[in-house]
Amino acid sequence: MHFKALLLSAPVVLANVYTIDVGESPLTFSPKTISAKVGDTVIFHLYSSHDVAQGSFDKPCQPLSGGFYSGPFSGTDNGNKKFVMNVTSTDPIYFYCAVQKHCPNGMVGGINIPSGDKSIEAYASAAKAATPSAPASLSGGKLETDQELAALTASASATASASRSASGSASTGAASGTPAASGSSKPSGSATAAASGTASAKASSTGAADALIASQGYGIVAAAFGVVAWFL
Ligand SMILES: [Cu+2]
Repeated sequence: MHFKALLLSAPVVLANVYTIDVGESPLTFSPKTISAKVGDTVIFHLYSSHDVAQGSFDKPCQPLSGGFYSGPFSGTDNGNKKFVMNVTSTDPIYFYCAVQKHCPNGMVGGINIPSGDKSIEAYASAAKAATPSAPASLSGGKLETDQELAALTASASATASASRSASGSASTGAASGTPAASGSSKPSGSATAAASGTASAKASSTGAADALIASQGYGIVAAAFGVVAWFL
């Protein structure tokens, strides 16, 4: 099962970068909610004079201990610096504007928010009666200029392609170290490549994974036989 763990840990999806406008149209986050994966980046673009703080469903308009906070709008060089945070969990994240009564007046949003009784509408509804408070200082992210963000986006792409190469090599490594390939049917193109050790990072990792799964449980002799049979 060792190589199965390798397959499961191979990252095959790209990191996404989301931008949420904070108060561009008054008392709203836009978009109000997003779905994001671990590894994704969220950029909050603050407009005068709003901010964003992570809260919790149970205590609307109150800071979550250990949560993120952009700091006040005054720290953003008139909105030129954006607050950037990384998604490190797929648990629901509720956030709100901590300025004055913006939160009770509906300025809330979230990431990976469920439907039902903990929906963003339910959070907004509970917030109406809440007494808002703001965190003490910036936490859980950082303020970046557009120039710094451009570098971040470029490095996100670089990381993504590095991940793709890494998963390609991981699959290849698993294939050559593991009894593999089917003796009962013709190996697919990917299986042939993997068994003969010539799979490159260009091979689709999904294809390689499929081939490995399809060939699980057979001996390397069978792999050799399969390769020979393929050429006959
Ligand atoms: Cu606000």
